[in-house]
Amino acid sequence: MEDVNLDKGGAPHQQTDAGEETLTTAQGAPISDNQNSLTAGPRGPVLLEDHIMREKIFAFDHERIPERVVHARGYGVHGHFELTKAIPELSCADIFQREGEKTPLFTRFSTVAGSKGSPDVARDVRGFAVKFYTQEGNWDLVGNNIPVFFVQDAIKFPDLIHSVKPAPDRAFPQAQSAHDNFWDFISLTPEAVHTSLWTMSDRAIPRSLRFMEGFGVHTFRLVNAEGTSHYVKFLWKPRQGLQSVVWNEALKINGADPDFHRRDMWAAIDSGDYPQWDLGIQVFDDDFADAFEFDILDATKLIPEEQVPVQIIGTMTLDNNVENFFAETEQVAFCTQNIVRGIDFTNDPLLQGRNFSYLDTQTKRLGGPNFTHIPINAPKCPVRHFQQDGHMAMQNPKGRVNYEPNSWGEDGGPRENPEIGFTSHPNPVQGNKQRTRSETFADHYSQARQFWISQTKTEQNHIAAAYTFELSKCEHERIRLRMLSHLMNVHDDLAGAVAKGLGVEDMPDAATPAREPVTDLPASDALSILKNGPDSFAGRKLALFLSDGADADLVQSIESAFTDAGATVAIVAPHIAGVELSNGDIKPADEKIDGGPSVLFDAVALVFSEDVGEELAINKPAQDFVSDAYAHAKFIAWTEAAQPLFEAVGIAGKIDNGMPEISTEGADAFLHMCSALRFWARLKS
Ligand code: HDE
Repeated sequence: MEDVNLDKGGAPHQQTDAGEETLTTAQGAPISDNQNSLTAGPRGPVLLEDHIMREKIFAFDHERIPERVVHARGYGVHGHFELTKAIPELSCADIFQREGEKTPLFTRFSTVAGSKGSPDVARDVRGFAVKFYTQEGNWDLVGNNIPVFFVQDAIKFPDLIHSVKPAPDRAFPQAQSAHDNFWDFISLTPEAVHTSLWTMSDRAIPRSLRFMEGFGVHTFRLVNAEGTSHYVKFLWKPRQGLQSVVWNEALKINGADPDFHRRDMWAAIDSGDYPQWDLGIQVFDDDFADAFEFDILDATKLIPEEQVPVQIIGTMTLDNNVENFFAETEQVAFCTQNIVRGIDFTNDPLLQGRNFSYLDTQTKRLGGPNFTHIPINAPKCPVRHFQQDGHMAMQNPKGRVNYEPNSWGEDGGPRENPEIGFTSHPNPVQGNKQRTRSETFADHYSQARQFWISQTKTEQNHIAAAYTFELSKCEHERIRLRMLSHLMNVHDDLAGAVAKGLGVEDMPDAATPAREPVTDLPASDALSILKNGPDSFAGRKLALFLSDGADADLVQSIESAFTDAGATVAIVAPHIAGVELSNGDIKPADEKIDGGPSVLFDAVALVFSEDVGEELAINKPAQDFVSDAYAHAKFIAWTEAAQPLFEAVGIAGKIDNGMPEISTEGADAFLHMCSALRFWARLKS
């Protein structure tokens, strides 16, 4: 123990590395003793007079604010947007005018259903919300990593969310859709079938927040200086390529590292490997909208990239971790209503409902209307208005004038400006008041089928397995069968595989479609993850599992091949102190074998010395490491001494082309092989 302080006669405490600055109360008064409450005598009661203790405990008691009702678990990072293609002909938004100009932004990724402390790799939609601090005000693009949504009308949102959240009587299951309430709701809401295919696909279990797309989902408008409007969909394309994990892996990651995604993002940025996304727009006009098979206001539908190509107009770079999670990630308040001149809403009923919800929820969550004064929410351009007072008001107007119009001339404060001010696009609106859903929203199966036929066989297998898993968690057969009755309208192969997985022998009648599918749509490659993977191993992580006596040259050659290619290498060893290599060097470990299971890595290499092979073969974490890497179709490089371990887990006779024996010369070839990320052919056998 260093520097133990017993001089107060109270409990000992340790001061290490004492700084120069004096601790104070929230009022700024210096504190002499932060270890002991004020008592009457050494063993007497604590005095109510102890304002220092009371202030500290009071602040602590009030640390929590309500978590977000959805998207509670999130991770935010700072970055910037660089415009690479100006689009003044489409939009007069200031952010889209000058090529090369950078706009600061803050992006928060999230899961939807789980609470703040839930695991990162839950099967779920991921939120992808970006706040651009433009010179003409904040623009919030509050999107998801899936381009479509479960419901068409905001009035259905509370029901959807109630159904997926833990049941109100028993308070479980947490962060899961695999239960009766969710599938009861989905199977009674046919418009949700399309999005359910997406959430049953590997899109809902991304390998990293860095390896997923983002979508604005709704159709918005771009409006130029002349007032001409075009429709637009916004999309984010990761330069890192797409990648997901497999379900069995996700279950294990959640146990091994519940912070898998946030840790990955933090580590990438901390090491200078800044993730980037290109911002794409799909632009179309009324003629396209009229001719399109579906309603462009229906958020359960997407517009295939083959029909309206994506134009890239800029790049987002995330390059700065937050300094304080609460101040930034927790207090950031996204609002879909935060748009800027040059961008406008459409009549999408989901979007219109969101425009109410977000402002309302921030007011509740952050305690009042002045959340725009919190630095993470404050615009970085001039803010001038006559709004005032309220809880925590930090920017009240100066002087005597707090109204407009006024006749105080130059002292009269800011004035409205029709030249540069926001004006709504004047699209005409007419109609009877009614509660109805347009007929044009009624085809619920065509795009679900299109999604299915666009997937590779491996991805189709994962989707069918995910439905089977989730529905097998439903206790009630009627719910399982009702869901199956919808899948029969999507594709026979899907319905057949799920029925087989559930052990259903008598198929139900197919659900009656609200409207016959309009068309048999062609496959769209953009909808598949595996067809849009990376072409290198950059940004991915190799586990180098070493034993004492591991060949130092081989270790060195693998490490440098992978790190030179922009990948990360983690040393896994029987002890955290590391291993002694063949040349006598000590190689410290990043993970002890049972703390670094193979599910945390993209590929693995086993470099053992001859005399430890048998010893590792009976080590249970080492067995799990190898058998999981094999089962999850990972590339596995190995040295001869790994054979006893392969035998112990029953794969010695199954060495395949994704499992090269490795020597010093083979490191580059192994790296090259790993750029395919997984050896899917293994799972077909
Ligand atoms: Fe949200 N959503 N949402 N949502 N949403 C919220 O706002 C809501 C929807 C999305 O990182 C809440 O600040 C309604 C679609 C993201 O802070 C709340 C409807 C999309 C985030 C809310 C939707 C989203 C939220 C909860 C149906 C993708 C996290 C806390 C009409 C396009 C933002 C909060 C962050 C958060 C309401 C549907 C994305 C309650 C009513 C569709 C990324 O206001």
